[in-house]
Amino acid sequence: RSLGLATTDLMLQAPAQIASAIQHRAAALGYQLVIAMADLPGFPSAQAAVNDLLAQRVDGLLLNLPLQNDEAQALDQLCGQLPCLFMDVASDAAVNRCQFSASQGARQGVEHLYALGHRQIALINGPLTSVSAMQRFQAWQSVLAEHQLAPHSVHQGDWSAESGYQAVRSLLPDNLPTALLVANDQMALGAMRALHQQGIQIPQQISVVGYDDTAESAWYQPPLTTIRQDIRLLGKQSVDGLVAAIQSQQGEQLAPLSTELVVRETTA
Ligand code: IPT
Repeated sequence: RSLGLATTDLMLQAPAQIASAIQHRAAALGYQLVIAMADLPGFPSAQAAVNDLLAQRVDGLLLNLPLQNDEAQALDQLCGQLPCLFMDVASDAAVNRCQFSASQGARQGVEHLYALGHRQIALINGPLTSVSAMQRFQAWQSVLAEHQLAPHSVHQGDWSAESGYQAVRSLLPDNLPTALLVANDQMALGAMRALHQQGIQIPQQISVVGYDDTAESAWYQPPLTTIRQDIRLLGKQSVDGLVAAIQSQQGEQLAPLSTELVVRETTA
């Protein structure tokens, strides 16, 4: 018996750690895991990964790939009767999903900074092609708006540490925000390096909030305050949901998973 995982680039920390968690749970339930990585963003690469897995006759499919609703539905149809669970789609996509609540996570970051007194908050986004990045961005903006705030500035990253570094390099020294909300921990790592290089102290001069709580985030200097997506739990829920769908031959509609604010030493 085997499960397929079609995943986005495993060079990224969160998807790599998610794949590990999925593998653990699949093995515990007696399933082999077959992984196909989409090496480029965009539909053709996603479709190729799914076709690879179908050719290997897996019993069910997990898709940790950013997909627009029509793309997700097209892949769902491509799989026919084979149970599929999508992990990076909008909450109104008409497919089975297993994912964290982006609106909850984004709210936790903004409310934490607001409660500390921050009003000049810059945003570092994930890529425009990512559904979850756009959900986090929209939710940040709407929670800021609830407090009559607009972002200090908006920066476009691509999930990589380097893009977080470049975002901070683009800030003007005489117009710094008091806090950064970063769409993932990997970009926060690069952002913190750029701040450090410029002699800007964290958290005395600027606070930083990440997103994910990957395994390394507690080991940043200083240890990163972030929004925790419990990756082990995601692995368990997604595999359990998929296996239930395989056994019942019915779609499983899973409730969104909760995120949690983890306060460490990059916010004050
Ligand atoms: C999402 C991560 O939060 C982000 O850091 C990035 O790695 C992205 O994946 C890559 O697609 S988590 C995903 C389940 C939406």
